[in-house]
Amino acid sequence: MKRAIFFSTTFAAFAFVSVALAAPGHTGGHAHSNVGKAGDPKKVSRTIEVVMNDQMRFLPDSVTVKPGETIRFVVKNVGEMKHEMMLGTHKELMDHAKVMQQHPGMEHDDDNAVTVEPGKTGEIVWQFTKAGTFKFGCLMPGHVEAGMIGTVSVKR
Ligand SMILES: [Cu+2]
Repeated sequence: MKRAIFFSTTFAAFAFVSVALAAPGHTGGHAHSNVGKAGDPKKVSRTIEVVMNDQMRFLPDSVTVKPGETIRFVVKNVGEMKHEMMLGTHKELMDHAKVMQQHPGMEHDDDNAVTVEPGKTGEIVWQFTKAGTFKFGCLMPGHVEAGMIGTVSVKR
């Protein structure tokens, strides 16, 4: 399938989780996740650069932030294939990776994710609202499985 399908992570999580588990309590609408919320670009605490490559790695693959910080991730794809960075809990990313396997042409248009063409740079501005250990992963089919995943530790 050639046509790119744009579709919201929130919707995907809702649709698939609710069908599978009838999980209550998912709030639709805004791009929020358990990880935090879309950040205000005018209130960025600091910028973190992340490189993505065709060895299926993020560099760095682990970052530490403080609760409440708004981070501008500048995400550079130095590879020759498309990569993406999506923030989420480990479960959110794994659930979403399954959806991506079924819809390989899918792209994300969400505040917690950016898809970056080869040689290009993208951005995510995100506010981490609570302490915890979260993940960022590339959900291009097969990439997360190949190890394209990193950790965000949110702690004081
Ligand atoms: Cu990738």
